[in-house]
Amino acid sequence: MPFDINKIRKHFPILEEKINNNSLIYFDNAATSQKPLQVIERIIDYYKKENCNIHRGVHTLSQKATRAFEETRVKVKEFINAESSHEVVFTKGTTESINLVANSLGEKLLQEGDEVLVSAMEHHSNLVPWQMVCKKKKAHMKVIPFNDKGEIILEVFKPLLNSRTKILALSHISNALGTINPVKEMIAMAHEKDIPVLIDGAQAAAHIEIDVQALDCDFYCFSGHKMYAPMGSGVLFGKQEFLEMMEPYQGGGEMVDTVTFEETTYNELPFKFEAGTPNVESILGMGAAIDFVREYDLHEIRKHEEELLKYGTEALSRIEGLKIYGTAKEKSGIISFLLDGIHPYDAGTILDQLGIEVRTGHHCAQPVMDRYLIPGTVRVSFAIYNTMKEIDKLVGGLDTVKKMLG
Ligand code: 7TS
Repeated sequence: MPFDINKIRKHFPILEEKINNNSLIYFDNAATSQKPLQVIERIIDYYKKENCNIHRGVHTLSQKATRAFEETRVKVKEFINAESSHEVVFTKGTTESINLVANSLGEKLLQEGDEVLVSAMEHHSNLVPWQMVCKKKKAHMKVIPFNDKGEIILEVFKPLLNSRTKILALSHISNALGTINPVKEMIAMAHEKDIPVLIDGAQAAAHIEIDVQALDCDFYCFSGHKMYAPMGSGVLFGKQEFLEMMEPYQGGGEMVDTVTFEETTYNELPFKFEAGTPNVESILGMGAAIDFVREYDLHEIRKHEEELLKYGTEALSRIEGLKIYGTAKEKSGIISFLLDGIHPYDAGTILDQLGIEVRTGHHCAQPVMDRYLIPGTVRVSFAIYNTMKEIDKLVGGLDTVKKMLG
């Protein structure tokens, strides 16, 4: 479908809302995206016509729901170009996907003195689970630094890979800085030393193309709710060889084959990792979100968001006393900044009065703020429906902020 921003905006009913008597300008897409009607209607339809617990039901309704659920798995497989839908595990989001791998793979691979390598720009979700498993196994977390622009330098990264490194866990895109990391090159470098790699793709899905086979990552995690899908939908992609050797993360129904008091055998992939009743309506909603994104060329979406980034960066850079954090050459549509002498929280509060929703604080990436010796930033993050006009209004809003507080 041709990329027509006015038509695209019509898919998102929330964009008609007023916030403090102003038209909503939603710039907090890195936290969660808004949902198109197709996704909202998919959830309503499910509860009106298909609601039933999935798998193993002999009756029509259960089979209908199961079919829709498993068709979504195939959609996800195609969306990320996995080799097989057995490699697609449904979770409730990136956090759960990473915890699954940290626990299950960490348990298998880590021994005393081993190292888990992460970057200094990770979201807490890709730090804390590794810290927890390292503590348990007496292993260490090592950190890849980044430069003032927010870039990882490959020559600095390479020597950090050594015979003790058992896992590399890395974000595709930084939520605090917007940096797109050179993950393909880093995965190849880790693989030269047989080190498996997990990519946290929370900020990548629906913004840039994800091709897990081209990346050759061993695990890829993302959340549906940041890519126009409902809350509580998420994906863990894992290469079959790893998922097969890993123990289940949680026990319960669905993940088993046979159960006696003496012994339990596990279900086949991916069900081994899907204990209990899943969030069926959210997963179906994620299928509808993928259909929505696929109506457009992902390159067109990326081009639009790149234009917003360029326009926004130039416009904000012209504001006196404004400093942007995260100026990497490869960036997605995220701009983090501070206004001289103004606390981000105060700026965010005034912008909200004008209907402009931005995020303020450390963005669950405290080590990034520590790196720059700042308490936090104001962050604007773009999605498919944002416009240059909205950026102009943000610039006007920041002018008001400066007049009131500067
Ligand atoms: N990884 C990254 C890079 C993220 O940006 C986030 C959420 C997560 C993991 C966790 O995702 P979840 O869906 O499991 O919660 N990031 C943000 C943010 O930037 N503002 O709010 C949530």
